[in-house]
Amino acid sequence: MKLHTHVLLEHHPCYTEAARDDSGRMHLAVAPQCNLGCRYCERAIGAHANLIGGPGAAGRVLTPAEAATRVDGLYAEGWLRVVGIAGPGEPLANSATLETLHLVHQAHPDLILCLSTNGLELEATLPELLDAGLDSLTVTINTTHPETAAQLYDWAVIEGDRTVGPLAAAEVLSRQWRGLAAAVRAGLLVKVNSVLIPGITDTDVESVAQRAGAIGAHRHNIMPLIPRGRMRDRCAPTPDELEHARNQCERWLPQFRACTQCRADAIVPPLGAKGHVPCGTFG
Ligand code: CLF
Repeated sequence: MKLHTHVLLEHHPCYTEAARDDSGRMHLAVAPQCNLGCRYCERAIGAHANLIGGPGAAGRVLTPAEAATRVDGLYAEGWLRVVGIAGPGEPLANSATLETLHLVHQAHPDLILCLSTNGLELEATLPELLDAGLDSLTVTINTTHPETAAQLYDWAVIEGDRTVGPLAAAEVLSRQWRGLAAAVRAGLLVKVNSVLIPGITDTDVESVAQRAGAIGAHRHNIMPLIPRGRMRDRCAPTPDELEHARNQCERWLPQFRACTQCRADAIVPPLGAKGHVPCGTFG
């Protein structure tokens, strides 16, 4: 780790809304494989990604060397502050993730390195992530209850074995919370993402905020369901429902309210930048 947590917090555009004026970010789509069957997710790689958009979408998977070269190019423009790996699959189910972090950290140790994970392999991988220079971490945790988790996850690959059913869901949940606690103990800047799904997680997100706040997470980002995948027929929460959930959870953990649910290859210059490339993606 390179910077103190309060400095990271101040400059990271996914933790502090005002930081979006000065801090640009990019995602490196180096991680296509996944180890968790989330019913609300739909991966899209290639031309199809433009139709789906959002998390899980990327025009192309990059090799670590290609990704590092693209960081070099944007770094030279002077606005890049955060480099994240967020898919299009699960970053910690792909060896390219660690390799890419190492390459970027060696070339640009001043950049904030970020990662978004489902948490399944977080506890086991944490020493290597710290060694690779990781600064900030998001864990997607939607519930504290195994019964709810059983409605969200169809399968999980745990220690090399593909498992299904309620026992798999309970193990997923246990690993996510253990991983979160380990990341906080390690001194990383840590955020929890929760997907707000009316009728499934809407009654659970406050318990997520309460538990994550007690553990020491720094932010909570409640994201509205994008109806897709096996949840394509469900309704997204209304803006009022989203606001209500965020207000409930704010009692326990500061809320981040400016998430754009960006793609795995997103490029987002700072809002205040003049003359830079517009918000876009790598094809
Ligand atoms: Fe990327 Fe995520 Fe890091 Fe941000 S995104 S890995 S914390 S650098 Fe940000 Fe995008 Fe929302 Fe994520 S707007 S989906 S919260």
